[in-house]
Amino acid sequence: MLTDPRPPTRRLDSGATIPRVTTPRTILHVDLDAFFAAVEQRDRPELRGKPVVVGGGGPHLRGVVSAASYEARKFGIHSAMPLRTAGALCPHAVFLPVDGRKYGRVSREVMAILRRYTPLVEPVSIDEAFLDVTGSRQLFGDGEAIARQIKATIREELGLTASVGVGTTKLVAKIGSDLRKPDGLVVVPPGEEAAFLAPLPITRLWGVGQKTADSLASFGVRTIGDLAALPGDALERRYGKVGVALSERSVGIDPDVVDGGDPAKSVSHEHTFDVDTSEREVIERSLLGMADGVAGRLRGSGIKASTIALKLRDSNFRTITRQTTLPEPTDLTEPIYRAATQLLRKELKGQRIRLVGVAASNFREKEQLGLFTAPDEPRRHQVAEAADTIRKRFGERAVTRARLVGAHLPTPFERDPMTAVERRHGTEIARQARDEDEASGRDSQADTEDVEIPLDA
Ligand code: TTP
Ligand code: MG
Ligand code: MG
Repeated sequence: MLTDPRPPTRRLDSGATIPRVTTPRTILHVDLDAFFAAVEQRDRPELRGKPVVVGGGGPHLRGVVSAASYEARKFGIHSAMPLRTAGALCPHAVFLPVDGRKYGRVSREVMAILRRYTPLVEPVSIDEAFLDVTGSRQLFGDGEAIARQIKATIREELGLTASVGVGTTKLVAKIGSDLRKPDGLVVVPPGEEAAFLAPLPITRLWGVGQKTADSLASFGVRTIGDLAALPGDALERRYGKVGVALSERSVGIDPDVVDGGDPAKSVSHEHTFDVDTSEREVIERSLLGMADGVAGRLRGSGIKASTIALKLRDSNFRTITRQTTLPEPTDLTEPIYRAATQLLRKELKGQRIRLVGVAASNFREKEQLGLFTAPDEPRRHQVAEAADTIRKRFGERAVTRARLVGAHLPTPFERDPMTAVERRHGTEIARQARDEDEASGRDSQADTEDVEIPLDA
């Protein structure tokens, strides 16, 4: 297991210290393969299997390569190379201009998929993010299982391939995702960080550019293992604080945590009907499925919510949300479903409904089940958690409520409540994509209201 680089938590009077005991974290780094070029190949099947270069306007114009498909890379083409050079290396490559809006939109779809597995998603560029899935293992399986699910979902839903690294630190995960591209999966189990890094060239290590690599070569350092073998104090004398950090990184220690930004303010699912409907039974059945999905995600994140909101959009695209506060915060299906149907009954007056959604917000950390919990609460929890376990092992549809059987409902579509890419890394591309979505005016007639409903809890 990795030792935590932070100082020990407690010093005894005797002067002895109690080491901080930490369980290893499970961190994923996900990076799409040849991102811009892969999106173009997806959308234009005639380009699949061909050298594709995305950048500027074409091979005879000024500008550099943004992305090169793996077929184009065989000719030596890579990002940041002048387009002229790329054109000379492979004249028959297909050269396409950058479609920033499109890539921004796909990026948001990727990030929304990642957030299904943990709220701790830290996007670091348009096509990559770190995830801390330590708290998600109970629900979705270990790091490798989650990585496989993410790769499969990105492939099935977006038609793209991603490479994933799994490790106990961001450093190891990031190096892992890059190692077997494209469509790679590299898992470094706890305790094997140093052995994994040792044979790799020193330039793979964060903070080691060509200058540092040249300087380290004078110490005989070529691989990360060579660096790890040097005494830490020698590195400190030569490079100061940087030397200490390099020494730690060389064995995989990296204290940097995954920064999930502001915690999600709500967990929500929504569903658009194939055909607009005014049938209460159909809408309520859909609400039950979504309440179940929201409750499962709350349990997966170890939180409870006390505000439940219902979203309705009718066939005239009029959108309303109504919300109510529960007497007790919950992470179970029933109270969420009950609150949502009560809100629904007040609003449903024969209009045809196009979209329905359920959101839970106003979170609290899950407290220990205590003296004041309702008597059947622990049992209901056991049932819910058993269902989570079965879903985890046999898939989302393995456990379902009697009322949903035969409903042929799609797995509730996960809404993207936060656009973390924009919020935290505000790229122009992401902003354009959002402006475009807003310009389509989808929520322009939204109407929101709090409703007091006495819940027969
Ligand atoms: P990368 O993830 O660095 O590269 P990639 O996805 O094209 O290829 P791979 O990850 O498989 O090695 O960058 C993501 C996108 O960012 C890339 O598709 C285009 C854009 N980009 C640029 O516009 N300029 C650049 O110099 C780089 C490196 C990337
Ligand atoms: Mg990439
Ligand atoms: Mg990238």
